[in-house]
Amino acid sequence: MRAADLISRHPEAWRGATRHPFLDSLRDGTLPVGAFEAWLEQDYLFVGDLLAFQARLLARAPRPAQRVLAGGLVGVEDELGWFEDRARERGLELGSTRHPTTEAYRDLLTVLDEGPYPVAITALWVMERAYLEAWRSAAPGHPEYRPFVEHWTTPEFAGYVAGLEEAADAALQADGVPEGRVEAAFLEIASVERDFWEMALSYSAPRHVGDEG
Ligand code: HMH
Repeated sequence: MRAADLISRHPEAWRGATRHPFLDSLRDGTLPVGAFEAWLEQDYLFVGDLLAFQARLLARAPRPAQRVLAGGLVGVEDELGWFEDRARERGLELGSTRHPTTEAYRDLLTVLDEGPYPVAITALWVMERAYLEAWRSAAPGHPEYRPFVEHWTTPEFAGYVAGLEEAADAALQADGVPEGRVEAAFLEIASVERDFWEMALSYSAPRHVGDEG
């Protein structure tokens, strides 16, 4: 199997992960600020969890996949700093309390971490490809949110996602790949990606510098 087959086999799950009213309202500017900031706060925590997952994945990757994973790891650390800068601009206090959805995503990363490499590398590609498509659906984005849309729609990010796909395809070509587990991981990620947008819309605004209490 090839990684891209997962998307064509599960169009509805994929659509749920990559199209959402959150993204539509980010494009037209009707998104409540609190929803955006809730997403920002929780995605920062997710990216921290992703950094740990990716570091472990790099440690067990075959030689040809090391470059794309090592580059991605540096990119993810850089992204944490980028989130910190964006939060500072908005006077937003980045906390450490995970919403249950962010917690569920972290649990999924732990399970992937303990499972076979081909499943984990394909899962990483699914996560990044989902973000690429989701943010493309919000392009060009309302001016207020444009830097975020641009962040995940650059040719560099698309190139990174293509590199991960190559690494996933190489891993999926090996004998004895547990295809049922690859498929299950795809569906779980698609589902938690959708939950993540959903969470942002229903979660109340995080704290700002100078808030009372
Ligand atoms: C929820 N999925 C989520 N956040 C992200 N930053 C990515 C994927 C891509 O790294």
